[in-house]
Amino acid sequence: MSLNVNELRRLSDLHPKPRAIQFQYGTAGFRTVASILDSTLFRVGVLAALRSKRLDGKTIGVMVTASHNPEADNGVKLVDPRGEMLENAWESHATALANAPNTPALIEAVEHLVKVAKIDLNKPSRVVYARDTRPSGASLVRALEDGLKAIGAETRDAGVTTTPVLHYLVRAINTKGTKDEYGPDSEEGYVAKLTAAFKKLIAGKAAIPLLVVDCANGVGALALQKFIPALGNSITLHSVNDDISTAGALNNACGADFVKTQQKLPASLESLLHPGQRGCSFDGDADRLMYFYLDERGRFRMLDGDKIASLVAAFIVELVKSAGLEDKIKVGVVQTAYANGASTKYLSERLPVKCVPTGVKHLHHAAEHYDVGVYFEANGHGTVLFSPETQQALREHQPAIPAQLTALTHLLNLNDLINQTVGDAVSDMLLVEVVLAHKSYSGVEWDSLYVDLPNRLVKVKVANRNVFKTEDAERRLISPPTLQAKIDELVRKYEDGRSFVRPSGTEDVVRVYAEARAKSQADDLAFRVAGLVYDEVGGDPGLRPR
Ligand code: G16
Repeated sequence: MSLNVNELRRLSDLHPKPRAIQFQYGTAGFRTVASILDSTLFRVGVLAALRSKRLDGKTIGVMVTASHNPEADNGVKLVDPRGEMLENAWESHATALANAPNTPALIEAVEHLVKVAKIDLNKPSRVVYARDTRPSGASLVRALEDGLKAIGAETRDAGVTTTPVLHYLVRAINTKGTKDEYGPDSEEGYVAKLTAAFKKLIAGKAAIPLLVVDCANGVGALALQKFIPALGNSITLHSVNDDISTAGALNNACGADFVKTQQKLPASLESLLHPGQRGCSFDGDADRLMYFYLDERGRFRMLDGDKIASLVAAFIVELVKSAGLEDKIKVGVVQTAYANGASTKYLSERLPVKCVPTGVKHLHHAAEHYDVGVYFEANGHGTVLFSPETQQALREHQPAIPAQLTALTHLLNLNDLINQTVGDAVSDMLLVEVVLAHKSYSGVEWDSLYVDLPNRLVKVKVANRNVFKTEDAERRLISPPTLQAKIDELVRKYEDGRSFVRPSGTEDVVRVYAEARAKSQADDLAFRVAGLVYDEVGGDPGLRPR
């Protein structure tokens, strides 16, 4: 079989690339304003179909979402057969296809890809796709479908659903009928799998206090509607910010990214939380989770991805020990440069901890090197991976005493509760609730594992973020050449000061993170470093951070 060039040409002509725009497959795929993404979606369809052929017809996933970004943005990312992010080498193929200036150039790029990637066009092609609730999603999916059609892929439309459900489906479809079967290949099957594991894990524990869940007015609200009846009276979830039909509501003054960056409670939750009560926020596609509670004086306290990692890792270590498996199963943690210095200190005193660049793909990959790898970005994006050998060890272990059996059963149920393909706000929320129930912790006890160093994250809008290049897991800049020395000099003036600068992979900005002993110092350091960044690359003085 050869490429159906006529069909590719006909369909590509319906989706011309906007001129003078360069697309880049970044931290989470392609992401930008939705209005310029039509050609990119078409080409991602072509690429996904070819990737499936390259992998002998294994199902590839495509998720149309811009997650935490504004409603007017959209994006698309590819999911590899085990539910993980697209292999690195193919990111540049994606970028090359997206940037072919016109149909003839696209056909040439596709022919080149078929050759260099040694794609056998006779192989079958299977792709499953989904989208979040963004208004631009439906038409972008039509462009994607045209791309899939151009290569003749068999397709499955998973509809409007969360990013983690799409990742789950990809793995479930590809493992169906094998010894690694991941679960039923449907959203109902996913809900049933997680719910059953949760109920087993909390059996016999004290009733869980009501949990307020901020759905960011996104697709997480639809997921919760399915979970709430399935969970029955095992936990009471009060879903808020679940308006998916009002224009402009998505991620607006609510959701996980708002909570993390503003370090405050969304106003829409103010009347719902009373002192002592905890709540949590999802992001726009429900793959991130932030917790919080109000202390006895009604002050907002944030429990971010670092706090989740610390809570969960400690719990798993305890269970492994109680099950009598501490010699066989080692738990490790993966973080990024954004991890609060206090969390890194707390965790490193107990476990191996690795720091990698931002982006779930980097964390996921590093976590696979541990027997149990716990990874969370400070922004609440993360999960826990049980290696295949660990899963086998759990299945084969013969407990010597009843207490070992109990701990072993909990570990096996956690293996089912956790969506191990990617960060999953619902699965992570249920995981946190299990740990809190087992430890009899309220937000206060959880929060007191360690005290966060005050920190501040700011964005700087620059003409070209690509001039910023980093090393050492994004903790140091190598370009522009003299900027890092200036940052170092500034940081030395602050007690417990730390700061780094990196280009965002999802927004057209440069991010500046700073932490220090006191909040005012962290703020001051962040803004002064942002000023250095701004001065280095120049721009409108009116926009200089201050
Ligand atoms: C995506 C990535 C995350 C990353 C975040 C921000 O999250 O999946 O790993 O932390 O973007 O990335 P950056 O700082 O490069 O803009 P999401 O939830 O938006 O898909």
